[in-house]
Amino acid sequence: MLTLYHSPGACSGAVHLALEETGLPYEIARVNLPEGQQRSESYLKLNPKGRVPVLVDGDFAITEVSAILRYVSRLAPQAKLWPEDAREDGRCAEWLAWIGSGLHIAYAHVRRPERYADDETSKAAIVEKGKATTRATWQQVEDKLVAQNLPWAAGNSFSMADLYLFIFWTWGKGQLLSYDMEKDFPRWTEHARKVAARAAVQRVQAKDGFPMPA
Ligand SMILES: N[C@@H](CCC(=O)N[C@@H](CS)C(=O)NCC(=O)O)C(=O)O
Repeated sequence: MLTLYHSPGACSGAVHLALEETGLPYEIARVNLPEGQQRSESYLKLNPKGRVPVLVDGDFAITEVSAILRYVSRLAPQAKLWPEDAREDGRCAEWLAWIGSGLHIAYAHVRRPERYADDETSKAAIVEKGKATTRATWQQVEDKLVAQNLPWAAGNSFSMADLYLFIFWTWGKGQLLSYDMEKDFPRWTEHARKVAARAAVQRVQAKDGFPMPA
């Protein structure tokens, strides 16, 4: 049995979607981020970084969304969530790297400025700059999807890149950013609609309650 340490609405949602897509048996261990459970002694033993997600597979625990997505794709090759074609494989890895190091970090400046400064004036400046950087990064996603002009993020086959990208679409739509995703990022929204139409995504949405494209 796989156990995913997850908080609905967090980046761990990408792993929740991936596990549901595979059909593998798994359970969710909810981590209450607002209450700081990720910094509790017991959780820090599991993940000293104090973050979700963690995936536990027997005596093996793994962190970092992009690494976990790759691991899950290897556990369930029949689900075909990691492209075989060399270019699509590379493109999938490119999206995962950029989402984790570009989109997520831009967003973190808005969501968690306390990581970057202590005093209130500096934190406010970081949020302001973070909002501009996040907006520009979201536009880069839109532009990349238009330029690629492919059925899915990595190419012709649906992959982990689509699931991870979808979580960031929901963050754009969410309360903190409140973007008009449908109007301002139409190609990304078209992509999100295709992801949202998948049965596995709808099953997870019923549990986690993230926003869906109109
Ligand atoms: N690089 C990590 C980032 C994980 C991360 O930042 N998770 C956030 C939720 S989206 C978290 O646990 N935040 C809790 C905190 O900062 O206290 C990954 O990709 O897995």
